[in-house]
Amino acid sequence: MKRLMTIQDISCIGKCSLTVALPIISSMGIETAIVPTAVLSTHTQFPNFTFRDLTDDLEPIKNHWKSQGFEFGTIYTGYLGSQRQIKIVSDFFDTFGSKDNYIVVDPAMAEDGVLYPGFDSHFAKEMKKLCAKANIILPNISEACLMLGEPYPGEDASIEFLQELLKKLVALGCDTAVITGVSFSDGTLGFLGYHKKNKEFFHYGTEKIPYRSHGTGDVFSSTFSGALTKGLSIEEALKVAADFTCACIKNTYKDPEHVTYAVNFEAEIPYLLKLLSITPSE
Ligand code: PXL
Repeated sequence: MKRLMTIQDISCIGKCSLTVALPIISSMGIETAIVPTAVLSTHTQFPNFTFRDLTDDLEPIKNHWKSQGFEFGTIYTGYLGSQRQIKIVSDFFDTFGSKDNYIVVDPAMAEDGVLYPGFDSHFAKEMKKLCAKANIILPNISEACLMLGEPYPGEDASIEFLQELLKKLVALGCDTAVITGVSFSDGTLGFLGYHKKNKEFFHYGTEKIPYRSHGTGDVFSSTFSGALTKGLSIEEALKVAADFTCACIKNTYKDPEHVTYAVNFEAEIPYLLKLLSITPSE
C-alpha cells in the first residue's frame, strides 16, 4: 500500500484540513499518515474558536518516524498555524523528501485577496519559502498574489496575468505551479498550471456552480495528492480533483439541508472511486 504524509490542523467541526484529507485519501486505498499541527474547535471562519497548538509535538513525531525508517510516496501540506510551524514543516521536507517522492504544498492562507484570521505578511513570506521547496504548489489567486507581492486582481483575473504569476511562482523553486479557482472565458471554473521543465501551460475547467463554500480548496488538494500518490500523472490527478470538487459543490448546492461552512464531500466518495476506476470489494 502506498503511503502519504499530510501535515495540517484538525478542525473538529468545519470539514477542512485533516478531517477532509484523511477520509478522501484513505478512500483511495492509500495509507494516510497524519501530522496534526493544532486542534481547533472549528475552522477559523467561526467566531470564538478554540486553538490547541501542537507545534511542540511536531519534531518528536518527525524524529520518531525517522528512527523507524518510514518512507512516504507523497508529502502534502495544507493550512499551517504559524511561521514556526512552517519552519518545522520545512525540516520534514529535508528529512523525508527525496528525488523519488512528491512534495505538494497548498499554501492555504487566504481568500478573496484577504489573509485568514491570525496571518500577516511575514507568514505569507515564510509560506513562499516553503513553496520554493515543493515539487507542486496549489495556490488560489489570492495566495499566489500575496506570495509574489502582486496586487489582487479579483477572481476574474485575466489568463495572461495568471500566466505571468505562474512563471514567477516556478521561479521561486518548485517544478509545477497550479493556480486554482480560475474562471475561463467559456464560463467554466478550474485550474491553470505551468511546468517549469518544458515551459508548458495547461488548464482544465468544470461547470461553474453558483455556490461558494469553505473547504473546497482542501477537497481539491487532498484529492490531487491522493490521485498523484496512486500513480496518476500530475495533469490526470488535477482533473480528477477538479471533477470531484465540482461534484461535491453541486451536491451541496442541491441539498436543501446543506451546512454553509463546508461541502458534502462524503456523499460523492463513490463518484471519486468511479473516477479512479476503483471498485469497492464485496
Ligand atoms: O484550508 C482551510 C482551513 C483549514 N484549517 C483552518 C482554517 C481554514 C480556513 O479558514 O481556518 C483552521
